[in-house]
Amino acid sequence: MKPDLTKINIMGVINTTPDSFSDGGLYSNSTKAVEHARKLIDEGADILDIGGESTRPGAVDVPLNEEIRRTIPVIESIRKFSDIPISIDTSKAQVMRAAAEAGVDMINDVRALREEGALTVAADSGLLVCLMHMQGAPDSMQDNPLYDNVVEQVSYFLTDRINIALSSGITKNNICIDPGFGFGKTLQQNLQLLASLATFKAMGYPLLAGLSRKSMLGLLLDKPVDQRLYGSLSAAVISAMLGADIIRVHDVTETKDALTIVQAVLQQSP
Ligand code: 7PJ
Repeated sequence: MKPDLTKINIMGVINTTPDSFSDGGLYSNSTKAVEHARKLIDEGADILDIGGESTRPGAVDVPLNEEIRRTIPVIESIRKFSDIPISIDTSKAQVMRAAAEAGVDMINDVRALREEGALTVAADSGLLVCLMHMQGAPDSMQDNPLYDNVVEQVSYFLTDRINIALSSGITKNNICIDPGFGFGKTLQQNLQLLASLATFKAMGYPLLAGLSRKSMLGLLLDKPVDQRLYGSLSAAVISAMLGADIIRVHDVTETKDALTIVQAVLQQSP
């Protein structure tokens, strides 16, 4: 089932990576990941995002077979009891293809289909694709992020990737975009992007925002990852008010309340 982008969607994160920073690898095996999926569905998630590659700063590449082993059984298991929209968080064409066969509805690629074969698989799949901006690669992206003008450069990158996606046969209504909070950006650059979210929205594509528990919140609050809930909710509210259509979060119950209020207010907007 394609996500319903006429409303604000809560995308709940399911990590299958043993080194995921935000849950300490709690859900590293597939049984636990599937249990977590059930919980997020019960809590009211609109989309589940399943990833088998950690892209946290400093993370190293995961081999293809390992990424498939982590993600595909989880997708297959969820599909046995739910038709909730599922997104696969990957950059690898082979993982995208296997996930499409297992029944996902969306491809979420932090490398915006720049890896070999990814454009073709995404186009052939006919699935919704999220194109995200990242400067550098996860192992070194936070070392020294540099921009003359971060908003302009991220917009330029996304426009370029949109054009390449379109010319590869991905349809306009299957594209969504994401400035990529925390992916090769300083705190100030992340804040500039968040403050300028309406600029990205004006590009005319559905917008995804992922700020949940991220270190930019930790820096502002001086709090570790397990104490960033209220900061994450603030970031979700700001994103939604500025036009984000999909909010990627770890804490679904709490975000759902916050976004119910936002949605009610936005419906009154002139
Ligand atoms: C994002 C993501 C994000 C999209 C991650 C984390 C790191 N995909 N995957 N946007 N973040 N589209 O959850 O902190 O911001 S993994």
